[in-house]
Amino acid sequence: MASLAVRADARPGRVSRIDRGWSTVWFSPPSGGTAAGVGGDVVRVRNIGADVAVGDWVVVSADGERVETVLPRRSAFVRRASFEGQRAESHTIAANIDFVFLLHAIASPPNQRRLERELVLAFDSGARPVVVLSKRDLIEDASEVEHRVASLKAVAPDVEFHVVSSFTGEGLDGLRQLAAGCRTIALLGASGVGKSTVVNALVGDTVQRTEAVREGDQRGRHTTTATSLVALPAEPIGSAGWLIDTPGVRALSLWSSGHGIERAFSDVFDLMDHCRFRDCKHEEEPGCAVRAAIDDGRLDPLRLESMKRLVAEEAALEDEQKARLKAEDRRGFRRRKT
Ligand SMILES: Nc1nc2c(ncn2[C@@H]2O[C@H](COP(=O)(O)OP(=O)(O)O)[C@@H](O)[C@H]2O)c(=O)[nH]1
Ligand SMILES: [Mg+2]
Ligand SMILES: [Zn+2]
Repeated sequence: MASLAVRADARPGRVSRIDRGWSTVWFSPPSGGTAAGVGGDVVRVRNIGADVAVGDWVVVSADGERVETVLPRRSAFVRRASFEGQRAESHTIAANIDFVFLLHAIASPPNQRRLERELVLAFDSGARPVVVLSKRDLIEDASEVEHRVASLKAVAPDVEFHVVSSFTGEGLDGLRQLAAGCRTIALLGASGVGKSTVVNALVGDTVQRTEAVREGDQRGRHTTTATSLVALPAEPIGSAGWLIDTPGVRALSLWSSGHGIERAFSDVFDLMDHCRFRDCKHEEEPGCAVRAAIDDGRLDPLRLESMKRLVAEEAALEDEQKARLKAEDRRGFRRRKT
């Protein structure tokens, strides 16, 4: 790892929000909630050239004007930001996270393919994905809830599920426990699924604005416009930790090509290990363990197809990134390691 030039008197702070080139940095988090204004242990500084994301630990320059150093990230949720022209650009939504909560309202769950894509991105972040199904109070029938959870669990091996209601409090303790020990949790999901309401419920106070969803389609209205870091109080169960509330993100396109696909499709990879040929394409080859699993109903062929699509998307992205680096080299840019 590159050595960091950090002043001896440097005191790292954590970026709690970013507004057009400015970072709000906390040096000691309030005991619960968001930073109220600026002063005391909160400063607003310019980013100038620093690639900062909410959740980053940073060192502020001695004059207190700007972000001097961004400390190495141990994880980050990154998605592809732009599709314009040939440019492949990334957007880091949250840094230094332990868990990614993928939120969906239980009354309008994602289809299996959507959840698979989200899990790949979440695993790629280096954090642990957790599926949170919200608004449990809106479905009366317990067997209906079970049925929905089971259908999603089928495409999420080894992933923890929580069914919660911020209104009744059901399931929230399970989420609090995950934050215990000063963990950082990023909440992701479409606008209106109840992310900010979960944050408020966990903090025990209204720290994030929420807004009623539209009657017709249950879509939210993007009340949360900026990603922000919220501190959890140490009470009631010693759960002090950090939450990162995000605005609804509609398109989740792959960015990195880490181990996300292998982790999200661990069941398929386990099967692949048992194919007779190492270069098996799982089509017509004899001794294909994947085909055998499909034939006797242990593996849904749609899941295999979905995985192949994601692998292809990742390969295309890698080509694009390589082409971009080459173009940058030609223009004399040096690649910055991120
Ligand atoms: N019935 C019910 N409604 C909820 C629950 N959580 C949130 N909501 C409502 O869903 C709407 C959107 O919530 P919000 O937290 O702003 O969603 P966000 O866009 O994901 O942050 C608001 O009207 C909330 O009151 C819940 O547990 N049960
Ligand atoms: Mg919100
Ligand atoms: Zn095979």
